[in-house]
Amino acid sequence: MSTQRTFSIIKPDAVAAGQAGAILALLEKSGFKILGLKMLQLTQKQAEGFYEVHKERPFYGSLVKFMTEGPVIVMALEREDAVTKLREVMGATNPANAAEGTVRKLFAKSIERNCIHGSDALETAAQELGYFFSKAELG
Ligand code: FUP
Repeated sequence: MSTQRTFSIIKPDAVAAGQAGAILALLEKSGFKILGLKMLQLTQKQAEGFYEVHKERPFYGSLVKFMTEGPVIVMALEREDAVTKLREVMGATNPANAAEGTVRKLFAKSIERNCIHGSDALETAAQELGYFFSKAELG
């Protein structure tokens, strides 16, 4: 196993609910180093582009609306086996199925309003990191 970088978003529901600090603390406690972090308000275009892979899915419009409803925190994270480990700490997409102690079990309200995004593969992580961070920002 080697050190990897992955990409994560604390979504608008969690930022609005004042859960960002607790989620960051949980990520740090889980061994992630925060390499980069910024709060921003996604434009409709940015959210549509980010979730382009889901364009044909019935929830796409609603998901884009949710992701633009308030500020998000985008993060570059590093640790050993980061992609898989982040997915474990996040929990299942639907919080009803998420394991105890995961971010989604602790904080998420529904399959759409599920608090956190994490890249699903190493290639996706590189692409998503590049969507929000420049090379100079991450080194
Ligand atoms: P995940 O990788 O766990 O974030 O889940 P997916 O890539 O399958 O889905 C991306 C986002 O689409 C989810 F975080 C929430 C949203 N979604 C819905 O709103 N409804 C669904 O039925 C499935 C996903």
